[in-house]
Amino acid sequence: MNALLSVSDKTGIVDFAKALHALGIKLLSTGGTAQLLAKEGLPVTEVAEVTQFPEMLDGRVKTLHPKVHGGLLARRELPAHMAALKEHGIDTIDLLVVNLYPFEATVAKAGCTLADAIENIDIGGPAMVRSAAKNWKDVGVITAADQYDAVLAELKANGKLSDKLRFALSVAAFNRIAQYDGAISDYLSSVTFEEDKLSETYVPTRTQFPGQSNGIFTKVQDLRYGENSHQQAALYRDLHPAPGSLVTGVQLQGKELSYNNIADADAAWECVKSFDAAACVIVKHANPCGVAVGLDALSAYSKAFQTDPTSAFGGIIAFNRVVDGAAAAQVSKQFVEVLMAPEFTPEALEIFKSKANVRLLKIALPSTSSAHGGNTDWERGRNAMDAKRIGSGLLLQTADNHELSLIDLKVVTKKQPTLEEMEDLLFAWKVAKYVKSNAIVFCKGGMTMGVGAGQMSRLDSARIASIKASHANLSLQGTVVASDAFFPFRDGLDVVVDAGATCVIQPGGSMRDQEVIAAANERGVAMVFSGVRHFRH
Ligand code: 93A
Repeated sequence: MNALLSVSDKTGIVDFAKALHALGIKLLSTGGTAQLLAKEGLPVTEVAEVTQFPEMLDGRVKTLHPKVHGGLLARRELPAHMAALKEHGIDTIDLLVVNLYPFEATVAKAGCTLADAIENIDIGGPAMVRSAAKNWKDVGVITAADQYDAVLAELKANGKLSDKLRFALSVAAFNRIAQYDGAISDYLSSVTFEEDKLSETYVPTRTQFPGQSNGIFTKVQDLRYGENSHQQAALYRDLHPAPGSLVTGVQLQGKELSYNNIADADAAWECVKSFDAAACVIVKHANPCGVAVGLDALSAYSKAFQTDPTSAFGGIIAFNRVVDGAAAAQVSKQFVEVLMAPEFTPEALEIFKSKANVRLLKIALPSTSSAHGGNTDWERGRNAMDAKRIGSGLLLQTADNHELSLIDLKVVTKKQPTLEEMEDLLFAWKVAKYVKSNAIVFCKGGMTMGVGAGQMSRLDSARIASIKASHANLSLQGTVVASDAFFPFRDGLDVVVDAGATCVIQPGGSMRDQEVIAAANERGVAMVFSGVRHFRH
């Protein structure tokens, strides 16, 4: 049996090659890989020796040769194929181990030159992978280091690979090639072509929206069904997910996550991540139905739950702090679908053991401080892009990662908000960003007091928020209120003030701002313009 090894990422390759050698498999290899294996004392034949052609053109041509591709593509059961190999002095290659030039990592680096990107487009590697994967009945093809163990296990047990494993490896190989080509196409079609700047050191300008929009995703798993039981569904994740995003989490216990669980969990997690203080977010049907900050997980949860205990039933709950025994004991009194936190104490895990259906997800927060650390959105755990499928089309936009700070706020009324109200305004504004439009969010003391979501009329959202508060026996007197978009008329303002709000935050920018400001002055409430809108449809 002959194996050809040609890898850029050399992690684990020496041990793997040693194991192949111990099984009596002959090793062929390309320049850098061959050197490493020879240094470790392994007998290895260079591909150049087999092809009788030196690696040339700075390595651009190493393995592109009939002696390699003939050995990979020949169908062993066809006498004519085997006769052709014999006639041309070609040996079969039965196992191919390739990982490709690191194109994705290269173009992800700031300041990557066009020349460097182009040089990292692997040609010979994918060609070999395709040959081997096409001929899966006779050739095993390894394209990632995490496949080494499964291959060795079968080789050790049976001296050969099973059809099942070779087929699975072939599928994985074509997936890898599709991803790789997607990354190349994405990168190149994002480049703004500037004819006069094509030197070796040229760092191209890139658009946010490449021509092909091949988001590079890898499949995580099939889901039992989609939003409804007659819909099929699967979960994919970015090839390089942002640190601290939901898809980087691990499930510690509970039933398999459903499509709706994942969608809601994401809404809760993205919202809770945006707070620096200990926070708890309870989500139902993609909308927060209770959000609060507190001293710790327990106090944040207790406040968040109060907002709307009815809706919280069967909720999806996210924390940005460790869940300890006290918080777990309190949470486990309600029916929970999914619970997320960066950490659970052993006591908390013990408590949830008796609630085997609760899906517990442990997700690390971005390593820098969630709300203000890191340099890029990605480092801060935020997705750069937002996508929405429409009939036979796709809408893409940069994600709504805008963050408001105190200096952005403009008080437009005679009455000034107090410091306490200012804090609540910022809190309410943060929550409103995660509520479906039209969003009206009443808050006080770092907790939501009434959330009106997803109505076609802003007035109705305001009314619903107020009704929900009364159902929860909460008084809206002296609350602050956030509106995700401006009030087009004074009537919206009147509804929230009638409900009890004494302080309002809204983007401003309506033709009738003056009418709304005059109404606020007339009613004796403070109003602040954020200057930015947070529609979320
Ligand atoms: O430059 S290439 O596109 N031309 C080739 O013929 C070729 N053959 C293998 N790149 C080629 N490779 C790649 O070289 C492999 O995919 C692998 O990533 C890398 C291993 O090179 P080395 O063994 O010299 O470190």
